[in-house]
Amino acid sequence: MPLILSEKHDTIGILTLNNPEKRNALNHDLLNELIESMKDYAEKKCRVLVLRAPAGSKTWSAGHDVRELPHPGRDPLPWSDPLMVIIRQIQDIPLPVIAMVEGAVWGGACDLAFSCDMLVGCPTASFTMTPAKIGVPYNASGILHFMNLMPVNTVKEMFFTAAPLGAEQAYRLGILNDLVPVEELEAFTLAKAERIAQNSPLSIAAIKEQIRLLAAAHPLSPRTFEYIQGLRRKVYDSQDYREGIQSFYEKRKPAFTGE
Ligand code: YXS
Repeated sequence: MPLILSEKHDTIGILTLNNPEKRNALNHDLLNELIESMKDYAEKKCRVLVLRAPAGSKTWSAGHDVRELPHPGRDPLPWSDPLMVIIRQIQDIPLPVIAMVEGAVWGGACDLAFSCDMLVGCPTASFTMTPAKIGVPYNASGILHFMNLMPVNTVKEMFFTAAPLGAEQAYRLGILNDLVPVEELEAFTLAKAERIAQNSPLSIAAIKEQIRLLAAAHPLSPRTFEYIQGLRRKVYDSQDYREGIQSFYEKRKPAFTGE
């Protein structure tokens, strides 16, 4: 059974996360299928892509597959991690990607959804950022995605509380471009995609790339970069990171000691 369903409505490509048994956890197999599915948008002459979960999903995606998080002492979100690869691919692909969100979005899946160019959600959509619950230091490029999408105090609240941000609040904050009833979600999203597809693909591609470059335009000196890496290493080398991962496996609350 494919982990990504790929279909086409005229010039709209639709990619469905299709591993409901594992709540669409972003394991390497699913992500590698998504990476491949996104590559042939050109041959398929797509103008817009939609990324979704199956209709009726309570969980859009459960986030990074915790079973695949590297063991302590190794960066949990390295450059080459397939989740980081797909996030960059969505940002680099020269056509709009719309996240159609039904159900709960967890951890790294928030970064995946927030890296899309627009988000359309329904009332069951929610966004929960879990690094602090698991002991993961996250990474600067991921944090910047959040800072470009919402007020910094909301970024801090999402990361520090690891509490769900509901659909209403996400819409009020502008994280969701649209909040529509679940029965209208697919038709509404496709109508938005079709409206985009009528416009100049070259113009849209150039504007998307300029926005990407401007949004990422935060000069960091090598000294600052090394300082950030040191901050993160202290966390993923910690006993707390081991405890966070172990507590996930044992389905219990973590007992963090700050060591
Ligand atoms: O035990 P089986 O084999 O039946 O599989 C279960 C779960 O183990 C599996 N599953 C996952 N496997 C790996 N990684 C995951 N993130 C993950 N989430 C779920 O899916 C099967 C069904 O799960 P179950 O029984 O719990 O389903 P449910 O409907 O009762 O609850 C759905 C959830 C999503 C509320 C629940 O599964 C859950 O809380 N999952 C963990 C969500 C989470 O904490 N995600 C963050 C992952 S860490 C991450 O994304 C980044 C590293 S970071 O933290 O930095 O953002």
